[in-house]
Amino acid sequence: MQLQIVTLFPDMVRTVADYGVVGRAVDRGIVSLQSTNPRDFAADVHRTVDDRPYGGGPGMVMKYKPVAAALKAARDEVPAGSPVVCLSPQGAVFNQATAQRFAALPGMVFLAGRYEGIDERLIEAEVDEELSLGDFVLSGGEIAAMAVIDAVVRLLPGVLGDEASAQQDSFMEGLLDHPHYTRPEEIAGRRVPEVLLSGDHARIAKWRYQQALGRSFLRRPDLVAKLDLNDEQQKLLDDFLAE
Ligand code: 9D3
Repeated sequence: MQLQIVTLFPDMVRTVADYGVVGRAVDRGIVSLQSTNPRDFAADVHRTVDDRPYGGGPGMVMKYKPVAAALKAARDEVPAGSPVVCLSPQGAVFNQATAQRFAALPGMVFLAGRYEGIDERLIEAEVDEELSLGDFVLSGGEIAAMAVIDAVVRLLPGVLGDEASAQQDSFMEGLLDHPHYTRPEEIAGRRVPEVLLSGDHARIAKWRYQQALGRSFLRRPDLVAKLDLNDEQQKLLDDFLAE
């Protein structure tokens, strides 16, 4: 998968390829990651990429021309059929279903805005999809682009080990994770739940599912509302809540 990021801060987005799962995917040649800077396409001596907003108001707006030129250059580097995705507070909220849809593509171009935003005409003309990470204020689209890239790249075949990939389509889907513990068995007066030391794998699996269900109900009732619990699952949840 070939990824291009159009950004005024290429050094910032490059760090996504320096660590962990995405870094390994790049090293293995499963994904390529490059950035294109609109400033390199600004025509004037000052290399201007922003200007004052028509209609007045605070802040600056990214200019059409340098962004369009950078986008064109970025598009030329990715396969045909690679969409242009703009990260912006006005976008639909990114989720795992969107990550899965993107993971099937041959490439993508991410457009990260700065300042108050990008001239709307550029978005109308060149952007296929606008995405947000949710209702909080970032300083620009770069961190959002990096988050989307991380979520997509880990879904690509060969990026995660077999065990981790199998976990992705387990029955726990749609729920928060169960709690995790490692050695020692007791620390700061707190013990690992007895069931996890029992060696009874069926009991452990049931307990973990119950924990996932119970925690999801308490912390993210919206997730549990989407599920159609059978009688056994409802009983596990009721028992969790009764404790
Ligand atoms: C303080 C500026 N705001 C005035 C009401 C508007 C605003 C402009 C630009 C707010 C944020 C940004 C920059 N944000 C992004 O580019 C962004 C973002 C975000 O802020 N939150 C969640 N997801 C995303 S994706 C891109």
